[in-house]
Amino acid sequence: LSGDRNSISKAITIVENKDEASSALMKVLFLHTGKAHVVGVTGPLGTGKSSLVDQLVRSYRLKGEKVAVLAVDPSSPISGGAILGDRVRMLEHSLDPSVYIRSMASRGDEGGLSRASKDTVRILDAAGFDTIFVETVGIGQTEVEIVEVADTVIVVLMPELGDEIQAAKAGLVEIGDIFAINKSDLPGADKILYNLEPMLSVKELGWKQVAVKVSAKSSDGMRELVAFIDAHHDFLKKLRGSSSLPTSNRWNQELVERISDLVISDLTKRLPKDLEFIAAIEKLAKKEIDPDTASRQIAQRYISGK
Ligand SMILES: Nc1nc2c(ncn2[C@@H]2O[C@H](COP(=O)(O)OP(=O)(O)OP(=O)(O)O)[C@@H](O)[C@H]2O)c(=O)[nH]1
Ligand SMILES: [Mg+2]
Repeated sequence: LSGDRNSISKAITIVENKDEASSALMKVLFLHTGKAHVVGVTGPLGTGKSSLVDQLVRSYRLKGEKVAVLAVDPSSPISGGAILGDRVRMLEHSLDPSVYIRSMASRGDEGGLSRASKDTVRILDAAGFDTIFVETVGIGQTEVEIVEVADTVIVVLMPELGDEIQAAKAGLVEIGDIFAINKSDLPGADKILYNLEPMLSVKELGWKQVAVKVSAKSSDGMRELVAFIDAHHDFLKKLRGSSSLPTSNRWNQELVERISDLVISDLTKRLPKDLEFIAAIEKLAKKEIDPDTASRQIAQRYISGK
């Protein structure tokens, strides 16, 4: 809570390892969360998410804010080489006591990323960081997860993505509050913007999605990007002020996930000792019952709580 870096690192390791102590830790820390602005940065591989986060860290430090970065799965097989680049780039910030940077693998068991990354964001929030950037590669499940954890979602695209913007239509366009078309120093950024603009709409809470051309390389457009991030933050603060909480759906999802995990893990322990379950395995081998009927019968007993 005092922002001590060693304590923050230890706390994150505890939630990452699903240590026994993590429940007790998060129970205490949770009371101190809700102050930070969590900015998710997602998009296809190699669009320049890390480069942009690096620039954004610089911008928010100049405003005097304490800034944290959580990079989830920087070790995807395709971009594995990027880790070193990220480290070198972030080296400048690592000497700054008001910047905290942490990477986290998304591998591991189901729900592991979701839980550990959410808890890590809460640790960083409780530790007093004003803005927390969470970088994820926007493919598949992580798209959903970033929405659960971030207040503001930036989708990073780049010229010559070609078909990927089509693929992006499905998932990425829905989740973005701000679209950063990075690498605008290269040709083709205008075309991406032109194709993207008709897809932008007003999101459920009333935020009109915006798009901006940027270059993490030349810093062009960074000021506009920061202005959009701040505008979205102000928009959320006003919503919260007027008590129409944008977060209730998030709590709903998180509780469903956590309860399901607990129930499944409990059931996985119980079933091998369940007599009807053991009998069903024998019956299946002799074709006296089919798997669907057997599982429905057994499940029904657990569902009805008998
Ligand atoms: N020309 C140009 N290159 C850029 C720009 N931003 C990033 N790059 C380059 O694009 C490559 C990928 O940049 P990263 O910042 O690692 O991209 P990323 O989206 O974090 O990549 P992954 O995490 O692997 O998905 C690097 O070689 C960068 O130097 C830019 O604005 N212009
Ligand atoms: Mg990256």
